[in-house]
Amino acid sequence: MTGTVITVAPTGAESSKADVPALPVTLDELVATAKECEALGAAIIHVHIRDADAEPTLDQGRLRATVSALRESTGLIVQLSSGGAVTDPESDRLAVLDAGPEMASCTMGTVNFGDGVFMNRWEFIVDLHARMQERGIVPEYEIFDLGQLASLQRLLSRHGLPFGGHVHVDLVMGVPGGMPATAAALVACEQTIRDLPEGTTFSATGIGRGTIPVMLASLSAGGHLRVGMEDTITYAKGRPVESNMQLVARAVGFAQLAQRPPLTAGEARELLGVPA
Ligand code: KMH
Ligand code: ZN
Repeated sequence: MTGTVITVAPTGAESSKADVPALPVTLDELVATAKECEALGAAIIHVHIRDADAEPTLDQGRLRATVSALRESTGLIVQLSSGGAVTDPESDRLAVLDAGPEMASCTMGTVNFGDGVFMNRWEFIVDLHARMQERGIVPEYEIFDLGQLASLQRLLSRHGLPFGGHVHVDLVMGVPGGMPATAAALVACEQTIRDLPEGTTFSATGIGRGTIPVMLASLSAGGHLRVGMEDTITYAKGRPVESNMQLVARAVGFAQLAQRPPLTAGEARELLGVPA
């Protein structure tokens, strides 16, 4: 079994800076976080950005500046979120690809998302997938529920493999409205992933208190890990997360215990078919 690709998702679109002061929201904070997480063992950074008021934004200038700063300062694979916030229109989400990321997320279906709805119409998914194929951007297919893996199978059989030919999936478990953050749900996904093209890889993240059970289940089922303050802001009962580095360090420790040490960004590029 291979080592572990660790993705850090440091910011997200859901927590506010006022509620979570340790959240990286400026470009300087994001770059500093990225460098430290890479030194600890992260290979991919999943990026949501904020505006001058620390509110989520898909502003094109800021996205471009973020991609180039992260590429200049780190060797991490830069994966922009095309999911944005639940309020973002499809046109802005598609335009994320214009900022030139190496990877971008592609969510495989609509899901209730707490009190909101995370809309992902079939035609929108097909458009996102096709644009990434054309532009040489490697997708990470985000899966919030088991049926979305069936949608992915349908997408690939009708519209072809992604750029690079390798399929990589991220299981986002424990969103209120999506699948639970349990070992049983992860195993059900892992069994279904076997029907996808040979060599398909997956990572998993558990929201909130799901983070530890999902990390342990993913490592034992051959999966990779995503951690970060996008998904988890409580380290342990009564202890807020101090930084993204704290979460990456814990993931690295778990991966080492599982004898699946972290892969470098270069090794992750090779595994996932992301050009250097
Ligand atoms: N913020 C969520 C509505 C993604 O980044 O692609 C969507 C999300 C998924 O985080
Ligand atoms: Zn995200």
